[in-house]
Amino acid sequence: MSTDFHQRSLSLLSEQLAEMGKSTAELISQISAFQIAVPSWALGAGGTRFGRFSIGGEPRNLEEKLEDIGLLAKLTKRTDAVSLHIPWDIPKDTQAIKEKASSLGISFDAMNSNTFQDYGQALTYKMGSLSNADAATRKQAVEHNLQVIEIGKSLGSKGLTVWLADGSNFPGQAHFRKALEWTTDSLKEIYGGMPGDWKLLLEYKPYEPNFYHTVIPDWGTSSLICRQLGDRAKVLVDLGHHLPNTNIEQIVATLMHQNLLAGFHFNDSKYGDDDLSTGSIKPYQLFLIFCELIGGAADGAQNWNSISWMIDASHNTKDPLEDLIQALEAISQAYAKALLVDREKLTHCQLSGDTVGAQAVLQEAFLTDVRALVREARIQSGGEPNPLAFYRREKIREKLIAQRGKNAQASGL
Ligand code: LRH
Ligand code: MN
Ligand code: MN
Repeated sequence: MSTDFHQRSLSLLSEQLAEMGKSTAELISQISAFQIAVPSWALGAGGTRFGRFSIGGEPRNLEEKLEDIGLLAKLTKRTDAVSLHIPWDIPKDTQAIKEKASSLGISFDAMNSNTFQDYGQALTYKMGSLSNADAATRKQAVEHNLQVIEIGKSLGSKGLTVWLADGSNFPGQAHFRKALEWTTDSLKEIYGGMPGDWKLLLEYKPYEPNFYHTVIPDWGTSSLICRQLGDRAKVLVDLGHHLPNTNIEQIVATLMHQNLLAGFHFNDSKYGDDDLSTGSIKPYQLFLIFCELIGGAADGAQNWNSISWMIDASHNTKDPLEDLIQALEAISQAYAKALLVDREKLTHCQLSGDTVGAQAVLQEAFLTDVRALVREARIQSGGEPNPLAFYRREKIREKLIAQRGKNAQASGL
């Protein structure tokens, strides 16, 4: 797209926005300020448990992962942080990693612990970790989380994300109440080990890898536990962690109402925890979620800056860097559209029982083509007008393959 065409699209859109009572400059500064973290596990070829197909030139270590995120940051100007999974991406030299990240303008978002697989630790997590019936295994899992906090402290992170695979596959296998109680007690110890300016993000998921019962299957259970831990424990919403057709925007509103929303793992889903690219399946739902986020923050339910944002997707047929470019764009677009909602008019419709009017207000915003606005925000921040076109034109994957090798596989997983 030519610069001239972009300028004409932008000026037409600005006219439209002015009609809607919105300032283009203000929107640009809001869109530019919105930064989303990238997880260290998203830079290699993704996959399913049935197959994984290398794309070549994958980052072979944490340094190279940071370089990939630095590149994404440079092109898109929409990401300025990495979220590390331990032990997948344990820094060998913390100071060197910290310096490398800082030279790329990357900071450390929430740390992720891992007690859902065995990686050479003394006791197995086969029958659970924080909920395990064996006290020594629970202790080992707690200690792992405390170690992750220590690593995070040395990197400047301010949060710990806990996702537990704990649960059972068959009726009778686990004692529901005891499993919940052991989990809560273990989490209390972990919470107690966090510095005072850290938050604990407690993720839920209805099923997988356990298919009969999961100890923290939903936002309600996660909330109950967080309430017992303290103010700095909040619920993490991973968009794929819901049964089909769940009203996620309502969950977001409810959590914000209770000042209990820790943050997001962005992805999209057709069936379950599909980890598809954000906005690729249900862009309207993503927009509605942002409407609740913006509304909740505007009403003072929960401070916008207290919420963490991260992409958590993985796909086995896409170049992960291209995928992340698409996801960052989709998130920015959904956010920009939600900023266009005439909240006053919407409130009026809600109070006067005007169902048709309320739908029209939302669709007026959703159907506005904001691409020129998002592009302009990126250009003004010093990014590429079209990051995906740039990535392909500059043959970046080819260069990475030449540099790192055709068979280079991402470290970690
Ligand atoms: C679990 C999950 C969690 C993990 C990540 C790799 O399904 O969403 O956030 O840490 O995947
Ligand atoms: Mn997740
Ligand atoms: Mn998941």
